[in-house]
Amino acid sequence: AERATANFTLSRLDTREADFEARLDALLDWEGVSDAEVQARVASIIQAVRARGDAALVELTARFDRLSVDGMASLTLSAERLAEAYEGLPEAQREALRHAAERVRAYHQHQKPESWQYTEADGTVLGQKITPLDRAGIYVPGGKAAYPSSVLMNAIPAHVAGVNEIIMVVPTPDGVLNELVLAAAHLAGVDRVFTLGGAQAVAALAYGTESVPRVDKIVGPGNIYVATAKRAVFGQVGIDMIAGPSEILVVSDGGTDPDWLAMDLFSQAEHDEDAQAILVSWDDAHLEAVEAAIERLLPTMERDAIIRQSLQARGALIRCRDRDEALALVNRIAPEHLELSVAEPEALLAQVRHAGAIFMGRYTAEALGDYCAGPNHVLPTSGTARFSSPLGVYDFQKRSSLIHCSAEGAATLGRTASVLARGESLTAHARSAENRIPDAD
Ligand code: HSO
Ligand code: ZN
Repeated sequence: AERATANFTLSRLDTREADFEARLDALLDWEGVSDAEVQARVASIIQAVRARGDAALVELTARFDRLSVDGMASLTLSAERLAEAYEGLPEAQREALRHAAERVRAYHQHQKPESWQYTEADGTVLGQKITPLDRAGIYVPGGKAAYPSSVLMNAIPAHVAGVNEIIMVVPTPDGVLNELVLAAAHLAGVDRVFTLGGAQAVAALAYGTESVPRVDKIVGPGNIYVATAKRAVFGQVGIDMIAGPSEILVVSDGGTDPDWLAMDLFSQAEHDEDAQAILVSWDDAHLEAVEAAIERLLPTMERDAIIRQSLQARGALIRCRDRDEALALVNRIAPEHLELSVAEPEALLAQVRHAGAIFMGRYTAEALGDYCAGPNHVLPTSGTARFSSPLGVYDFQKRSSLIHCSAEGAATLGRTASVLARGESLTAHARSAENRIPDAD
């Protein structure tokens, strides 16, 4: 079922073939675990930052980012510096960032959970109070994965949630700053930036140093050292999900321009060699046409080497019998991004149960959602859409329970609590409850 496409081989799977399940399993197999050596290095970096604070940060930054400074002041960027970065951009970039930030903010405003309460007949009030985190830390990767759009997607929900202070860390290998990243931080409401990266940046945010304030939660993507450090500090602080490689699953009814679909697949594949792009269709001729488009368009791509590698290792064209079978595959794969490139996407939507983000119809390219449609582009990967959700306002808030008993309510609840407490042999609990029951001694 393999065929040579230019000088690479794109997997063709068919649900009717006997080995389909096994081949699908192999295609989806992904394990992002860090080995013992990485864990040990990360543990010693965290230890150094906890023990020696700023001095360790300066040393580690010199070693890993080849950036020698005399103190943390040189690794700190103020809100004014972020504003300057924004002012220094060409107007077209400022306008695009502004437009994206506005739309992302408007979308996340809709997401704000509300506190609630209700009053029972005897006057007892029960409820739930929502409060933002005091301080959030946002990790932004350096180098080829430094995405200004990710700064918007991580910081804006924190800002909308009402987080008091948003701290960003971003590595600057060889001291090179990315002005677009800083400008995005300005628009997204970031308060302070430290030009730190790697496990040392995560450790600084988790434990605090003389200069870096301790945060309550760390979000944002990073390399294996960053992911390992986030896992290691979890519990000391909250963390977001640990993201795997990005994925797209396109379901096509055969009516979308094959060139559009080839480019949609490329748009995910160009992120990195481990990214996964899969097309599912019940239209055989259409699958052939998309494959031809891939062959023709691939040499025109700036990142053709990465795309080729990604498609070869993890990409696939899957032929299925019909819509129902395509939807069963969707739920089985639980993709990060799902494009329903069909005439009537609403008709399919009811059957979609697991997907991070659902792009409906032929016009809705994932790329629009990556930058500016409004919803968050930080999404559950590697099948974790079965149990988790996009990054959102709710990730920067927490809930407190509220109980306000009336005298009558305390008596009613006291009787029940007393019986249960005595059943647990917890006499202080029982007597504490009984104290609020009139006529009980
Ligand atoms: N597709 C990526 C997000 C992104 N794309 C950033 C371009 N820039 C993960 O959802
Ligand atoms: Zn993308």
